[in-house]
Amino acid sequence: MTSVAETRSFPGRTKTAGRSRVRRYDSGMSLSVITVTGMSCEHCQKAVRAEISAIPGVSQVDVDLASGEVKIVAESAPEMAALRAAVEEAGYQLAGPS
Ligand SMILES: [Cu+2]
Repeated sequence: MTSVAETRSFPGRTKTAGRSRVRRYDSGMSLSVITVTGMSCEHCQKAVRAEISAIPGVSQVDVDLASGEVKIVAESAPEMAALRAAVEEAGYQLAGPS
C-alpha cells in the first residue's frame, strides 16, 4: 500500500452548455485524498463516510471500498489529525506513516 495523504486545491469545473454530469465545485474547494485500511464491506464504507462527513466544512466524501481510497471535498482541507480521528472513530486505520 502506498501512503496517500495529499491535498490540493480544486479548481471549479463547469460546462458552458447542456447538462453536465461532471460534479461542480465552487472555486476554492479543496480535495483531500487519503487511504483507509481495514474496510471490508459496505458497512465499513458507510461508517467511514459518516464519520468523515461529520468533520466541519466537509461537503462530500467518496469512499472506494476496493482501494481504500477516500476523497474528501471540503471548504478548506481538513486537518490530517481530524481525518485520522474520524477514521479511527469508525474503527479503521489511516494508511501510511503518522
Ligand atoms: Cu464492513
